[in-house]
Amino acid sequence: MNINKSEKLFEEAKKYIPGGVNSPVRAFKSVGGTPRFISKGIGSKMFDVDGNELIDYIGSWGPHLFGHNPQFIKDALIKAIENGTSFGAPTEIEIKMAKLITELVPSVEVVRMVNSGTEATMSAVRAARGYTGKDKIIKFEGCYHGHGDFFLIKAGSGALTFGVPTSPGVTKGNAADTLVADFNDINSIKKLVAQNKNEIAAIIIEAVVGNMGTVRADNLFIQELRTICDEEKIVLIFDEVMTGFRLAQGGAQEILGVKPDLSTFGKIIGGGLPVGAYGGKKEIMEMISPSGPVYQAGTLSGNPLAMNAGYASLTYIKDHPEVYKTLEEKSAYLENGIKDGIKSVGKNFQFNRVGSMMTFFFTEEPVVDYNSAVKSDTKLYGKYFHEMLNSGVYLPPAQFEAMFVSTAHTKEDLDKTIVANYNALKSIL
Ligand code: HOZ
Repeated sequence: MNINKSEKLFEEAKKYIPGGVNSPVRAFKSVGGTPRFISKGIGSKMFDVDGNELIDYIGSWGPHLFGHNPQFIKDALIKAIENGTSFGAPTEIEIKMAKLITELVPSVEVVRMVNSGTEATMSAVRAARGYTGKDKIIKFEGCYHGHGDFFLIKAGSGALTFGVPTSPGVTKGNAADTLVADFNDINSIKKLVAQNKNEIAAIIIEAVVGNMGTVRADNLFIQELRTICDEEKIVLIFDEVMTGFRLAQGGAQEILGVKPDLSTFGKIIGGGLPVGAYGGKKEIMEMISPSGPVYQAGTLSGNPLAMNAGYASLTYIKDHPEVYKTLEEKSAYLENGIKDGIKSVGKNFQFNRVGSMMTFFFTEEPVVDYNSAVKSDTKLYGKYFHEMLNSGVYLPPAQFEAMFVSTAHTKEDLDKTIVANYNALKSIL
């Protein structure tokens, strides 16, 4: 595969941008090699600057539920841009968007738009602290909630990939207020809650994790977590930045049957544009300025381009609930094909899937939490990644991420991926 132009651009980029990229994982550091510079995306495919065609399973890390650049989102954007790009003043589309989110996610009574998932999680925690008057939060080892200071403690995603789950630059004070529990282990929560009686403002969780690879919370664990939060007056926050509107109209909370107090969103609600949101119980959200004293603001929040693209996306989801059946069928087909390939090479590698989110782990033990996820052989993942890439299949360039199937993936794409998987495994083992 010719990648001359990507190589040249990467060298150039490294002169002006830290590591040559604006977000670490895309630099390919953990898998080695040169990141592909992308020139365009259409449906299930991305095309790099050297003209290579790639079946894309990142989909901009989740938002492209319908593949790249679907006509109905393009139309919404073209229409919106005719009227201007940003006003810093209220617009009607923001009300329509907020109303639609509250319709699709029953636990969300009131919602505030922001510009990224990181902003959403930081603001949700501030709301919880303001509401409860308490300072400490609990997060789970290997869960990633963006790069806010108090989340970069034993974090997943790029932080885990690059071996800095607890980042330099995070103050001791911030670190002291973040307690870390073990995912899917209710006893670790009980212990922390008992040791910090009446001090915990919030527990934040990716109920279906994407950022240590795909890992699902047990039903009983998540129900018990809800009960503890009720008993101890702790705000339960579901980080649905990846899972919101991807796993179901109502996200992970719908499939797990548990209502959080607050939820955070991103990705899909912007239809591929930079956007985030946090919302939930009215009495908590009414703490936010200017209704209440908890300050949070943003010039580009509720930006008309992001709102129109997001509204088109969510309206499509509302009008076409069969989207999730299609995603499930395509994803199950891919899962079966990949698992057959694993069996054919005499291995029992784990392939975790929840709906259209999935991860291949190079370990033969079930992956249910951080400790089992990090047993995956990341060197082998790197080799696998490159074999797949050379066959024209673009997977996450890091082990501790999820891959995503879209409605645009065709049977031909999936079959090509299944064949590439078998050939890759044969070649690296
Ligand atoms: N770590 C991000 C996904 N979990 C990657 C974001 C990006 O590189 O765009």
